[in-house]
Amino acid sequence: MAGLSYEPVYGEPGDAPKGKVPWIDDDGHILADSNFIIGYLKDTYGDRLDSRLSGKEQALGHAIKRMLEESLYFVSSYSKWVEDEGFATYSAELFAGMPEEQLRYVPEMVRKRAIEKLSVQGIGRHNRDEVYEIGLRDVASFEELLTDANFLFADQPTSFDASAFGVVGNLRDGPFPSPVRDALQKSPKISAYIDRIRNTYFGDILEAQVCHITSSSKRR
Ligand SMILES: N[C@@H](CCC(=O)N[C@@H](CS)C(=O)NCC(=O)O)C(=O)O
Repeated sequence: MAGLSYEPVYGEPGDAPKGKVPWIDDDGHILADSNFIIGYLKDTYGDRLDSRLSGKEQALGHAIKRMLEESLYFVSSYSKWVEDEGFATYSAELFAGMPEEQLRYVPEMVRKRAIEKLSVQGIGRHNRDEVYEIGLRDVASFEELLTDANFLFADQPTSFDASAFGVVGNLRDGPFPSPVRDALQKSPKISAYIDRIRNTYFGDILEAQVCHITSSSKRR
């Protein structure tokens, strides 16, 4: 999107500097967290995407990003850790190849810890209807903010489109069913937006990746 060359590499959160994906290795400069990565790339290679935005647009982009990353993302986490169907799908992928003996207790132990984290974060304290009410409001607001233009701020993409795509693209195309995923799939406006970004900029990452929790990331 910014015209910088890169090689996508699949990584395990357990190997990441902060125990979460994504992180980058830019010629030996290792940096974690998409927000710090974007800041670093802007500082190092110039702000190729957002410099044309007004202060108000930058602020709106920031608010959209926070809504998606700090609210909707956790609703999607609920769908994969708390919901039985989501967890069954997730654990089949996550614990594939684990010895039978460990399979008897490890998945439930990991699930319990993840649910505790969701409670600490806050989303895990609500009942199912409330969780999806929160998510559906985020989706409705996001849809409202999309105009007839190709991207959030007219016809040129910004870093805020990259961030939004990371959350809504994975949620719509991921394997975890929920009313929020249904709402994203049913919205022609959001679907066209996701497809446009995926096809134009992320053709090299065709499938939504299931994020793996390794033993080292579990300890964090
Ligand atoms: N604020 C971070 C959030 C990253 C994040 O939540 N990554 C998840 C992707 S599934 C992860 O690695 N989770 C592993 C874990 O929580 O142990 C960013 O934008 O980079």
